[in-house]
Amino acid sequence: MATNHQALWFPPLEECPERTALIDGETEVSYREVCTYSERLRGGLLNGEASLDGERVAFLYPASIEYVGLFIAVIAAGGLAVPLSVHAAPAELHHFLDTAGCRRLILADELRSDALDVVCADLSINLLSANELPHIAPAPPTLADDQRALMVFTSGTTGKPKGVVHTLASLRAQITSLIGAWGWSADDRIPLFLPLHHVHGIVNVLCCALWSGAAVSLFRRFDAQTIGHQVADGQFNVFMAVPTIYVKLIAYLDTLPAEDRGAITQGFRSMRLNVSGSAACPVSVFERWQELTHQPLLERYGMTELGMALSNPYRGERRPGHVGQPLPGVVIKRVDEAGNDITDSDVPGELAVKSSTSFYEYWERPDATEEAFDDGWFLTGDIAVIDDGYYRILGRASIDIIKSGGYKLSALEIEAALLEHPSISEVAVIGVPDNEWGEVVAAAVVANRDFDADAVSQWCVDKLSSYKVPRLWQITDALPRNAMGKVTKPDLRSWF
Ligand code: MLC
Ligand code: AMP
Repeated sequence: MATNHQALWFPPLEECPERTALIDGETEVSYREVCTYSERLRGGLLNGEASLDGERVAFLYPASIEYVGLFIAVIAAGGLAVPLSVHAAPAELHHFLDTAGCRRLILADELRSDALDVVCADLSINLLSANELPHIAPAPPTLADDQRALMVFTSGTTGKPKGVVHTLASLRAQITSLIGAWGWSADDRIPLFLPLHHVHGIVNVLCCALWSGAAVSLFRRFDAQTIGHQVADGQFNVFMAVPTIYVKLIAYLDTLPAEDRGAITQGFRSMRLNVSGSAACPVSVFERWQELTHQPLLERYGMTELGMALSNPYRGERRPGHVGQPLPGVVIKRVDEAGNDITDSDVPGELAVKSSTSFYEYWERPDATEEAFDDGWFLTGDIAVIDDGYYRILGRASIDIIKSGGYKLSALEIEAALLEHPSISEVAVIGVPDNEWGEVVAAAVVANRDFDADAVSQWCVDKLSSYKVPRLWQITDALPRNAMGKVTKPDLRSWF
């Protein structure tokens, strides 16, 4: 289906032009301004052509009007938006840009570096800022439901991160499903401090808010004091974060004198919704948050490939330690290791999902895409039971997937990077439970006597995002292995 109606993409750009869309420090930007700016960028990207025809356009901006403008413009121009992590190491950016086959990277001046120049020279990629795009009026957009619209990278159990591709239809399904389920409206005001290279920040916060005509306050990073101050001022009525952020907020509140703490907790108390997701929210965090703010956190479960799949109810009982029920349009079953359906709710099974929100493909990885599905069911790798109608996630099928602060990390990717260090001959990486981060990255290494954990961590800067670098190290003469020679990673847990 093709249409030239711009409203197919972001309806409020035209429907509520005078409302505030973005707040960036002292600057307020209306929907009309976002519309005008993204149209200007669309014209610049197209440069006289009718469509980008699926060109992968990478951009590297912190949360800003430029990021929002580019996100809307690339897709409206018929391109595939590839938002990159502002925390990524040069080697990771090389992998993302190379995998996506980008020809241009549009980036903030402050994120330019010599290392990035080298990466882009190697891949023959043009580097330019949004302001450098030419000023050319674009032809009316032609958007198709099956257009590949967004690529975000995700770590898996094999190899380097894969590009997860969503179409316009799967993106729209994610947005409209959450707007309905969580009661979004034009009266909403939400802070956005989550990274903008993952669906939590991009879809759940930014897209849902802008699609509803709501106001989004942009922050370069999460800072409890700054956010707390604005919450106390009554600036927001919706709040979405990963569990680590609620842990950090609780710790921050505990440091404050009663009066300041009371102002912030009152700010949260008067909101209509606080959501937690991307990792398991410990029951103790749910309970402490409720004690402090009277807000029962709405915990939901999602995945880059699926958007949101399970959610506690907006109206109704929100059960701590549980992720609720399938969202509208999502069908879920649980399967055993042989792929047989499990019907007994107490028996743990892997979640398998069919949903209109589901991704289209792993970019240029038909093998991995096919393997991810069984007869049309996407296999999540997450194990769950159902308690009295509420799903409860028990953990993951693979020990090689680590969740730290809401980031999904691949132990194998970290091991491969560490093995390049001359002092390390063998390595095994696992996630170790942690109250603040959910899990922290831990590495057991067989190393020569030159090994120095601090020096290796520093050496990782060019290769891994800092949140992937091991926080815990164990040096050993030999890793535990089974008869086949495979490292028995569960045995490592007791080492840390
Ligand atoms: C930061 N650090 C981390 C980390 N984040 N370490 C381990 N795990 C993490 N996740 C480290 C930094 O490397 C740095 O180390 C130190 O902590 C302080 O960095 P910071 O940037 O100041 O930290 P902070 O701002 O406090 O970051 C914490 C955080 C961040 C929770 C705000 O991790 C974050 O934004 N997480 C959200 C991830 C997310 O959006 N996931 C959604 C995926 S989509 P040093 O050594 O340099 O000082 C998905 C689907 C779904 O999962 O269901 O939503
Ligand atoms: P990502 O690939 O970064 O999108 O991460 C998706 C993974 O995050 C899921 O497969 C789960 O393992 C985990 N996850 C997301 N939300 C929750 C939750 N509420 N509880 C437990 N795990 C979660």
